[in-house]
Amino acid sequence: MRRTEGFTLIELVAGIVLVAAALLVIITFTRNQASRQTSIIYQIHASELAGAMIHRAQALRFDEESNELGGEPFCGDTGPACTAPASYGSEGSENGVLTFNDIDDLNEYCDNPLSGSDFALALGLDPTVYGNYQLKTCVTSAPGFVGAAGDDAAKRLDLTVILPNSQTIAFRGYWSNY
Ligand SMILES: [Ca+2]
Ligand SMILES: [Ca+2]
Repeated sequence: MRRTEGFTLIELVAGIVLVAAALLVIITFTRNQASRQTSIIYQIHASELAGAMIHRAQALRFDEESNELGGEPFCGDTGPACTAPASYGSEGSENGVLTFNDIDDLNEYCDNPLSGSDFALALGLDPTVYGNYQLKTCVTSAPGFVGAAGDDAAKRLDLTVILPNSQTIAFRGYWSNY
């Protein structure tokens, strides 16, 4: 008996397999595109937070004992002793990024990173946008940056922005004693 119309079972199964394979390709492509777009948004928000932190850090003096207006007397030289690396952190009533006045105060956020929402709130930004980001700031002595010896010559700030997907973006800056 000859077949005149319709599909055989084998043809149907082959068709279903082909459609399933095509759908899988489309779904995978769409998911990769969405993931890429999310990653770009994360990076934009991370750069906003990093930019704001670097902007604030640039306004900070070298050390708690530095001349508030810059210039002489330099701590550890003609002025009082600079803060020892073991004591890097905030002083006295300083409490939070807006109250910090010298670069090593930011070392407070080395072991306990600052949440993106807290930082956004301090800056008057929408905290919900940055809720799952963190800023880790570690300060170390870096005399080699200016070719000197001793701990009073320069400090290094390592800023790491931790994204909601746990990826990290790192920045580094140096402060010399002037
Ligand atoms: Ca301080
Ligand atoms: Ca300090």
